[in-house]
Amino acid sequence: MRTALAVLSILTIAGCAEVQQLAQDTLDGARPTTYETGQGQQVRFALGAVAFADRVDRFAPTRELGVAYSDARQAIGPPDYDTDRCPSGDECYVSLTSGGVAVFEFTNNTLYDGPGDDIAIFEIGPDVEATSVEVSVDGRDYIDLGRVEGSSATLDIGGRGLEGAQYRFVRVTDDAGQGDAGGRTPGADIDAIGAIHAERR
Ligand SMILES: [Ca+2]
Ligand SMILES: [Ca+2]
Repeated sequence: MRTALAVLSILTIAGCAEVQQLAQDTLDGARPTTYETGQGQQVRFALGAVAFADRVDRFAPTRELGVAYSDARQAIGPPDYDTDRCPSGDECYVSLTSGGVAVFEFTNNTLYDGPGDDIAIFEIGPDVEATSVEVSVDGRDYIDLGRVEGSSATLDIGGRGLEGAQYRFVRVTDDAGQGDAGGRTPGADIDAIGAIHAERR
């Protein structure tokens, strides 16, 4: 009887821990979630909101813009352009400017090479403006993944780099040879950057 009680209490404690972990995951957004890109592609993220970029490491636009589109922090977190999470008057994306470069860091997750595409760049507008995407483990040595453009917003690491590498940095560079260099929001307009294959850190 005593043993049975002990087993029961262990089971109860384990059950509570599980429920608590589930509650925590739900609180911080780490549950599988599908987000739609600006071009209508459905992309599933096993870690949900946690899978998105957390920090701006560097932003080098090629010209100054108005305040609304020149804050690279607008690309942090899950896509929010055109949702009620985006406050009115705030555009909730960053314009890289023609040829502009930005580096983002994942701080509570990593990105790795899993089956199929691994990373998604959420750009607003009917077409993805041509943008080069590179990833890095340490923020120094980068691996070129090619470009997102047209209707394609996702890329595959595809065996480049070291087996089992966990990437923390993403560098996006607007293709200066494509798109309009002028206007209010020149260059790629980035709403979010997410790791399709991600692990928690
Ligand atoms: Ca994250
Ligand atoms: Ca892959």
